Amino acid sequence: MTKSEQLFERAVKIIPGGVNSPVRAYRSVGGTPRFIERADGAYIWDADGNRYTDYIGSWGPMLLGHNHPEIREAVCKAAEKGLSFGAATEAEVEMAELICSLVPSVEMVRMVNSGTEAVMSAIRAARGYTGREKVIKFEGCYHGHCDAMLVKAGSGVMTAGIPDSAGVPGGCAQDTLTAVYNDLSSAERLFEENPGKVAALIVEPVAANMGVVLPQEGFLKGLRALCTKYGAVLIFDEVITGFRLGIDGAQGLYGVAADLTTFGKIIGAGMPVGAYGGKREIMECVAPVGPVYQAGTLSGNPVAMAAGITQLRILRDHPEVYDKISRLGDLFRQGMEQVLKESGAEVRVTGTGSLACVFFTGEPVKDYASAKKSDTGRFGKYFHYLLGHGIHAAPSQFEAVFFSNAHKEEDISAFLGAAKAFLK
Ligand code: KE4
Repeated sequence: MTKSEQLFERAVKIIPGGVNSPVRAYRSVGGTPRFIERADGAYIWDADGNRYTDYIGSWGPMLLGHNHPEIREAVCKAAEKGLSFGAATEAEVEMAELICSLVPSVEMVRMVNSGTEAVMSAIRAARGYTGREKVIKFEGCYHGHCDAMLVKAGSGVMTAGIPDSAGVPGGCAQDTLTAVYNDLSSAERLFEENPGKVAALIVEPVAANMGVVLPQEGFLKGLRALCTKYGAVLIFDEVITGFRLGIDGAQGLYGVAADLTTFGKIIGAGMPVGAYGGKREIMECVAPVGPVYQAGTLSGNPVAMAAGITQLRILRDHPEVYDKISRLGDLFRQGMEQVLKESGAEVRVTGTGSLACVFFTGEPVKDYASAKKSDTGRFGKYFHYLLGHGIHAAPSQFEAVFFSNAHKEEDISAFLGAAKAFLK
C-alpha cells in the first residue's frame, strides 16, 4: 500500500469521506486521494515522495506559487509575536486600507475567516440594508456552503450531483431564487415576479465552479442595470476572481462596479481569510455600527493578515505578475485548441487570464445545463492520466485550472503534451 492509501484508510474511519472538504475525496474521478506532504513554487510532493506540477494551488490562494519566501517570512515574524489576540491590530487596518485602495467599489470592508462567511455576511448585510428577504443566485454558481446558497450550487455540490443539499430547511431555500447564467431575462423575470422583495443578486462575475464559464457580452452590465432598476444589492462573489483577474479583479476587467464584493483565497495567501465590503451606506449597517450582527473570534487574525498583506503588496507593486499568468493561460488555451483541432476530440477549452477549464463535451459551454452535459467519466480518466504523468489538476470536471506566477512555459508544454497523448 502507498502512504496515501494508508493515510486514506485511517482518515475515512474518523473524518467524513476521509477529507475536510468533499472535492478532495476524488469521489467523481475515483481512486485514492493523494495526501500532500509539502509544496514549493509550482510543485507539490505527496506522502510517497511523488512530485506533481500543481494546477489547484489550494483552489486559488497560491497566485504567487507555494511557499513564497516573503510570505513565509511574514507569517513566521507575525507568529513570533503571538498567534491571536481577539483585539484590534494594526495589520487589520493595513489590510482594510489595501483592499479599499485596490478595489474602487469597496469603501469599507470587514474581515472574516472564509469565502463562505464572507458570502453569508454580505447577504445578511444586503437583507438588513434593504429590509427585503429574497436573494437571486445562478444555477451552477457556488458561493460557499451557507444554507441560502446551497440551492443548485456548483463546485462540490455539482460534482457530487447533489441537486440541493440535505439539511437546508425549506423555509431558507424558498428565499433563494435561481436564474440561468448568461440569461439576463431569467434574472429579470425573477425581479418582476417578486416586486419589492429581492434584497440582493449574487453572481460569480466569471463562473469558476461549474468549470470556467465566461460572462457573455452585456451580461454583467445587464445585471448591474437590473439591480439598480429594482433597488437590489449587486453582490460580486470574487472569492476566486478577486486579485486574480487583475489587481481590481473581475470588476476592473469587465468595468462593472458591484455594491458589495466578497473575497477569499488570495487575500489570505493560503491562510484562512475571507472579507466582504463595498458601499459605505451598506457596510455601516453592520455591527457594532448598525443592526446587522456579524462576528468572528479569529477574524482579522494577525498571522493570516501578515500572509495576505504580503501577497497583496507584491501583486500591487508587480503588475507584471498579471501579464505573466495571463500569458500562461493564453498559452494553455491556444495550445489546447491546437490539440483539439488535431485530435478532433469532443472537448472544449474555456477561461480567461490565469483561469482555464477543459470540458469533455463537443458543445459550447455557457451555463449550468451545458456544463452538465460533459462526460465526467472521460474526465476522470483524463484526470488520472495527468496525475500519472506528474500533473495535479482538480479532481472534478466542475472546477478550474489555476495558473500561478511560479509556473513556467515548459510546465504548460508538459501539460499540453500529456493532454495530447491522452486525447489522441
Ligand atoms: P470557502 O468557504 O471555501 O473559503 O469559500 C467558498 C467560496 C465562495 N465563493 C466562491 C466563488 C468559491 O469558489 C468558493 C470556494 N471555492 C471552492 C473551489 N471551487 C473551494 C474548494 C473546496 O470547497 O474545497
